Amino acid sequence: MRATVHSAVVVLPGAGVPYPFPEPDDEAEIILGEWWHADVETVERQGSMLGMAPNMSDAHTINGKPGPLFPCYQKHTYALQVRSGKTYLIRIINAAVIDELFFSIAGHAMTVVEIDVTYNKPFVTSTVQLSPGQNMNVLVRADQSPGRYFMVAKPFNNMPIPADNKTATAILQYAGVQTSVVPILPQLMPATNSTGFVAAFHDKRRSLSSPRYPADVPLAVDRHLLYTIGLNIDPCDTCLNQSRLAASLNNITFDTNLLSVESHPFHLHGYNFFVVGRGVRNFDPAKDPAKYNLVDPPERNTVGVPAGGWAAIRFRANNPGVWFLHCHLEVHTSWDLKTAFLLEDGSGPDESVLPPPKDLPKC
Ligand SMILES: [Cu+2]
Repeated sequence: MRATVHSAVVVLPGAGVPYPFPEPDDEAEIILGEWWHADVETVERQGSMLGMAPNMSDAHTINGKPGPLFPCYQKHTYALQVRSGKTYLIRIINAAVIDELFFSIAGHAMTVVEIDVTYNKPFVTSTVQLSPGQNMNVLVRADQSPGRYFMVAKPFNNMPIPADNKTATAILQYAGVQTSVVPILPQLMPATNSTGFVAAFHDKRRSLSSPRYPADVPLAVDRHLLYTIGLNIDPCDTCLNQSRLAASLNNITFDTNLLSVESHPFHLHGYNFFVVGRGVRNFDPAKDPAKYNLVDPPERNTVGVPAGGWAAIRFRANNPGVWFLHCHLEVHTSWDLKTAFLLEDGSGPDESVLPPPKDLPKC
């Protein structure tokens, strides 16, 4: 679905409830996507027949359009019109199928105020990084000389395999400026493999943790769970190469034959969780927990687990049901980098799964 029609569902504060930051003059959505010049199901089938990754995408897109670095761009460039001196709340959503992305606006700083539908302590950055499934709201003030400024989405990829390295662009267009003016490009963006930028960017993120929006971090843990995640090669008689790429959780199911490390954005359904720790080397159970942030860790529903590293999350299991936990890179999900939590009912109707509707078809 995300490779074809996609859109945003915006959850606003309740009527009369202000944002915990200065009211913006206007709001806009920026949806980052990925496009194939082919039927994506055919692309996926071809990949699995070969036992390989499916063909990489042909373009990245910003609000469905790839912009002037691609042919036929006149019809296919998104422009966001702004008025000089006004402040905009921009909701950036990574709806790409496989690619983690960087996003920048030439000449304009972004103040990050909300991550995965949770307010955070505002911080200023020139680039944001989002994995598929993540979203980030930023305040942007049109405070530069009136002109045309490129908005740029390009991949973050630290895996030594070919990936779609193409850059999508859109235009921040000041009102009254001729559309014949050549837009300005961002001066500096992180390199495609900039693991250092991504780690530093993560470290800036803190929950708002205010009296009105407290960070309700679980301080005690009833059950510790450890999952190792990886990509392997699995024998396959029906595949052209007699082998296929496969994923594993806790080294179960497949021959362990580690290919390489890669970052994986892990997404949990049914909950937001707190990312209390994150590291780029092996997890050290003796030392790392002492460094957890249990005061104002970022609260989200998709965490980028660094390549060759680890992420520690905490959540209160108070939502009964069967909840999917999976890598949000669609290709990894198709290789089974996924599992589910079965959360049993507690006591009383508030802690129980609703009964099936009366008209649910019987087998
Ligand atoms: Cu993955």
